[in-house]
Amino acid sequence: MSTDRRRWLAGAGATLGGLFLAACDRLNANPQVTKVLQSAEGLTLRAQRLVTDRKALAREFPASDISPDFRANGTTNPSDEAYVSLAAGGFADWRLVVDGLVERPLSLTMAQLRAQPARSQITRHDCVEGWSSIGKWTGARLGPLLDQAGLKPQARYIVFHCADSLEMTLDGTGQYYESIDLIDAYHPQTILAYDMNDAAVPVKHGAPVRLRVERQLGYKHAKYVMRIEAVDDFSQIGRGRGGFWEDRGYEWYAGI
Ligand SMILES: Nc1nc2c(c(=O)[nH]1)N[C@H]1C(S)=C(S)[C@@H](COP(=O)(O)O)O[C@H]1N2
Ligand SMILES: [Mo]
Repeated sequence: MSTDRRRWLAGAGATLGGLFLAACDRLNANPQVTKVLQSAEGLTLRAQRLVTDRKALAREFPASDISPDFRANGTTNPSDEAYVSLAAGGFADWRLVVDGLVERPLSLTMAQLRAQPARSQITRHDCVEGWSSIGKWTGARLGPLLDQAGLKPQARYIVFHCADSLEMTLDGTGQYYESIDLIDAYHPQTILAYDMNDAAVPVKHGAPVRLRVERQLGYKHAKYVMRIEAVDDFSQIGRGRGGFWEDRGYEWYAGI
């Protein structure tokens, strides 16, 4: 394995959160395993396992498991002026902006987004509040879209700016936003969903486009996505923790 790749894996491992520590702790109970993991080779093995795990697919379900009444949560009908007028026009004037640390900023119409490489998946949405619903989602894969815009080498996170203000604040920090790293951005099940259960995503579930990032909890799945920004750091966005709920104490990495 090349030094660069080793360094990348070690770096990737270092940025991953508590999810894997539990598994590592279990392995650490075995003295033989501990010895290997403490060695230089062990560092690579450990980092390799973390990355491999992050790339695994979330479970998918048969159509017969689709929830007849998928719950809606958080904002269910944005009252923000710009959104209200877009909705009144059937989202004909909506554009998906992709900018920030990219070579070629994009502004896509819904027709252009629907022409992008797509994926459908039937998955279970788990909200921290303790409920789950199963739905079918169809949308443009985020990875190929980012490749089209051309990420600059400094890009480390993808930020999703939403149309809704969930909390009214004077400084604008009540606007919903989310962020993910590049491992999740390029995960095959990470899509910008425009269809839910084979029909356009309804307003209560994030029309016209919402993020599906299936390896993480519900609050990471940004609804009402207006703009996707590639950044090297998110400390200047919102209150600096990487998301609306993260700014209010939730974990940034919400793996399931
Ligand atoms: N823009 C925006 N996205 C959001 C929210 C929100 O309030 N606004 N709520 C989050 C939470 S906590 C959950 S559980 C899911 C709910 O998605 P649903 O309404 O489609 O069930 O959206 C997430 N994304
Ligand atoms: Mo949630």
